[in-house]
Amino acid sequence: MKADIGLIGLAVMGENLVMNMESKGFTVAVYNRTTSKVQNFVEGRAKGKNIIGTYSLEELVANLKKPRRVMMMVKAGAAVDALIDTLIPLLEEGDILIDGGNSHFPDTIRRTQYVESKGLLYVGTGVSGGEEGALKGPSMMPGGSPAAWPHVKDVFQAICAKVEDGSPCCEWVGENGAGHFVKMVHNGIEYGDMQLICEAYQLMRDGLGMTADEMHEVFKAWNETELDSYLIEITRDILAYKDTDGEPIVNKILDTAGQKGTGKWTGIAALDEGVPLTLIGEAVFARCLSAMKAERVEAAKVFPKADTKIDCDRAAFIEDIRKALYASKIISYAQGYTLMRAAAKTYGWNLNYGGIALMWRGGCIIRSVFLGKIKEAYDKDPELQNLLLDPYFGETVKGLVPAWRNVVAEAVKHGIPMPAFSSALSYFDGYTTEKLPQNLLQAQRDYFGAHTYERLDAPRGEFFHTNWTGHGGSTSASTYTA
Ligand code: NBP
Repeated sequence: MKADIGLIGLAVMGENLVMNMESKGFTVAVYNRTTSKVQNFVEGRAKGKNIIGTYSLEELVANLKKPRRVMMMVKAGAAVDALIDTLIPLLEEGDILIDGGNSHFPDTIRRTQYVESKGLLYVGTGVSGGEEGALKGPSMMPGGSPAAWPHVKDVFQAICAKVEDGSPCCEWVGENGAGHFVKMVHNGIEYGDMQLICEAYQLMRDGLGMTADEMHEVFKAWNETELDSYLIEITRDILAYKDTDGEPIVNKILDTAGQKGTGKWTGIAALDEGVPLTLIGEAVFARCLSAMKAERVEAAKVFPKADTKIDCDRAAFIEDIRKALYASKIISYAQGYTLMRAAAKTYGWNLNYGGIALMWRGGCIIRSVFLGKIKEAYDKDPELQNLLLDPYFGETVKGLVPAWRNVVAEAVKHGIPMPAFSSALSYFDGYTTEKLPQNLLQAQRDYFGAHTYERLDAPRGEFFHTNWTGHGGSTSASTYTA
């Protein structure tokens, strides 16, 4: 019997995806570079299942129905390029190569073109949800060769997560690198959501002197509100988890964060597009700052904190923190969606923003009830420029602003760092300010570099230069925006 699909890379994601596919009725042929893992798998978890172990790429390919579907679930980067080059001569026209790893979207743009030039079809798909998602239903964000979608849709929509009404958390995202781009933004938003929760935690821990058990109760209650989400849920459970000595284990974990680069890529993409993705940027930098532990320990001695305890009505302040978290989260998604809109224009992708919210609604790390509201906003107005301009989110944020300002102000007064809460508020204040101070900045640029400026009393696109010092010439620099 030939297999419906082949999968390369039996690490945590690959193995679980194979089990998921098999459980949905697909026969899967598997291969792993270290072939002992194939043997372990077919003799272990895969025993008695419709899973065919193969020990070379040739054998894998020979075991597949046509058109062949080969999914790579290996470490992103050079390994994917090497596999593509080895596989191309083994495949034939119309076969489909799928990369389900966390590849950087420019690589997927390049690979789609390359693989298509060899007569094959290519899919670069984001897969989110970690080990459990891979097994029980991940969120999947496929892009690549549009002609490949009808060939992979059945498998992808069978194995992906579903929302309450049964809609699959997987739809075609767009051409070439669109799927991996959307997955990258998902990961950036994940960085932002996690940082926001950490800031709420620090406010409660340092500002209100709360114990892990007390905070567990707060997150439990928050999970019954608009904040209902996977990340709030696991935070609730983490805070209750005790070490062998009965102490909350979270109190014993070193406060230096790791990262694997997808947040950084999102920040770089935002800089490339000229989109203010401030919250995710701060979330990435907060991890970098946390990693400077030894320096922070020294600096804390030089600059001892005055009292970080916030004098307030505790219950009321906790509610303010919840509102500040919700408001900041809306900003983070507003920024993330703005980035996707800008990239869609740059790369010629026709992104379905409501569909993206639906893909993230289940299965993935940022899954939440809130994403349902985002879907509604984009279904109502697919061209919505900014989430803040949607009537529901606009009204919601208006109601949250006083609490948000109070929380950020108290944190600033007490020396509790709130990079995501406060940068979100600054973005909101900037975005809603008609007149920013960049008139002065343009004057400065024109003063030292003859960069020219536009005037309030002249049509847009007309540029002026002033001879500020009286001894400069009248030649101006050419006007362009990099
Ligand atoms: P890893 O990212 O740890 O990759 C290990 C797999 O890659 C092994 O099967 C390994 O084979 C294979 N591999 C490597 Br390394 N170099 C190779 C090469 N040159 N040729 C062929 N195979 C090679 O595994 P993972 O955590 O399961 O993740 C797989 C992909 O999914 C990655 O891109 C990851 O970023 C992405 N992802 C991971 C998660 C997660 O929660 N872990 C979530 C979402 C997406 P070997 O056994 O011979 O070393």
